[in-house]
Amino acid sequence: MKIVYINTDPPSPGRAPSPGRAPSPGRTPSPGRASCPWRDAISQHLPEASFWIWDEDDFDPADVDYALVWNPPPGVLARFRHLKGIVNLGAGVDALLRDTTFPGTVALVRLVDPLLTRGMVEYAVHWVLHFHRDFHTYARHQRDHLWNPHPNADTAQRKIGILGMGALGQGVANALTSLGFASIAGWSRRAKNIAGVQSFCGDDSLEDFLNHSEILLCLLPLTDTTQGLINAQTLKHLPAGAFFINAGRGALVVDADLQAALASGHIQGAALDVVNEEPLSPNSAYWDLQNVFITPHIASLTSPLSASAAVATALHAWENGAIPDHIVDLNAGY
Ligand code: NDP
Ligand code: OXD
Repeated sequence: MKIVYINTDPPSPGRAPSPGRAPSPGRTPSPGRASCPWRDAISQHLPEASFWIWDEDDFDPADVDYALVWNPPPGVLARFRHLKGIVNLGAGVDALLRDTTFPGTVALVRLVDPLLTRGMVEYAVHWVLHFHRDFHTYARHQRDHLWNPHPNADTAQRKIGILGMGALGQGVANALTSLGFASIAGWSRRAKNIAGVQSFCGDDSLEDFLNHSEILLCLLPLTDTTQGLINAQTLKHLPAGAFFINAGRGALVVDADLQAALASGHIQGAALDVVNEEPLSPNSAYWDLQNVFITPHIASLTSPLSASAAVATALHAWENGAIPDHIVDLNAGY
């Protein structure tokens, strides 16, 4: 089995690009083959596999069976003429599918991994509790030297809406249920049967779902149909003083509309892990809005050590003539 690894993300512990990925015009093998977390992790599961790092190792693209990718440069995947499968090393495939040369006849698997889910659960629970328990208000009070206690909201009564009830949305819903949140709604394309969660599905139910959502958490993928979904029209259906948490993708949001809703107080506060333009421009209005909390797309990060198990499972399935789990529906875009 011959694997190519392509990762163009800037170095970050989670996304783990190959260290020392200096440009190598002649594609000579890197001296001493610097250690690469993905190569090390994959070799634990697939010791027999050849593992080549794009732009670093010397290999013939025609020999490659499988590509493990995160944001590969546009056009690169089309060069591997005998690919049997592609694994995206993250959950979101939007960037990959924007490449007009993406080989649409090759099956694509997206990452579903317990640690990726756990990271998102931690991020979501943090911000839900932050807004639910008014910590945003107490932070402001501290700046104003104000000692001003007020009653805590009732967890069982708090209305939470989760846009996107996939691997991550379901993980978050289960965690919130176990904390005692008893009024959770989830929105997805197809109906779900999840204990403690009211299922809303399809566009016709969106308004009712939003009416319910005092804290709205977005865990949708970015597709042609979800782009710009959070806009003036949809925001107005949220209860006055609602909170918005976005860990899906920035382009799900029309920034001017969200900023207007934040300025008017219709949206009381927002936590944004993803934004339309990443990194967020130093001139963005978001930085200075007192009721907005920005994090740099770190809600959950892929861990090679953990995720390599899911990658190996997919490759084993292909090798055995089976269809791996979590195949991307290229028409739906996720
Ligand atoms: P899944 O594919 O498992 O789930 C996607 C969910 O969105 C499904 O419930 C799906 O509905 C629903 N959905 C998709 N399109 C629509 C639509 N048009 N209308 C209603 N519902 C829709 O994805 P994951 O849960 O694994 O990941 C979700 C997203 O989270 C990723 O695509 C990525 O963008 C983002 N992400 C962000 C990270 C971060 O660090 N900020 C880290 C990891 C992921 P159905 O169930 O009916 O198919
Ligand atoms: C992902 C992400 O999609 O990191 O996995 O955003």
